[in-house]
Amino acid sequence: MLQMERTLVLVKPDGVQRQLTGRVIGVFERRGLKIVGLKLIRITPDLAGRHYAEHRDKPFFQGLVDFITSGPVVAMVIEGKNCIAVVREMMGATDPQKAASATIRGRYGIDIGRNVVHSSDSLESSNREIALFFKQEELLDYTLDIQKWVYE
Ligand code: IDP
Ligand code: MG
Repeated sequence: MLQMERTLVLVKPDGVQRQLTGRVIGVFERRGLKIVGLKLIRITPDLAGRHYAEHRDKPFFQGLVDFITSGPVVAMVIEGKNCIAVVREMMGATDPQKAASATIRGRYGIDIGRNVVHSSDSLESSNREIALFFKQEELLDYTLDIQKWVYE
């Protein structure tokens, strides 16, 4: 049995406004990862504060909350083998100018406060963040028929 993980990915307001949603989703789809939850939402200040609770005392916190609540985001839960680390790697470093150029942030971002995407950084974070954004019944269990071509 494959050891599957789930991770929360957000296309942040800059990514949605720049109409990068389809490209971002496509990057994960082409890697063979499975989308098990997906929606367009407007993050409330309360949800933003809880999602970014670890940054509450940082100087950039208020700007981060203002930004993440400034327009729609696309929230998704992605499932795959070791996918928390795999998706972090695909997303690239927090500062897009330090991100490898083949990553999402390296391809599409310039400024740290406009870095297009979010993904969970650990199993603990992914469990916490998925529960913040999705109800259990919004996450679908289904078979993706390509899986036998992705996993040995
Ligand atoms: P991550 O998104 O790569 O996990 P975190 O350190 O968790 O990075 O920071 C959360 C978000 O806060 C980042 O994606 C970025 O948009 C923003 N951020 C982090 N550090 C700074 C900073 O020094 N200035 C402005 N914004 C920052
Ligand atoms: Mg983080």
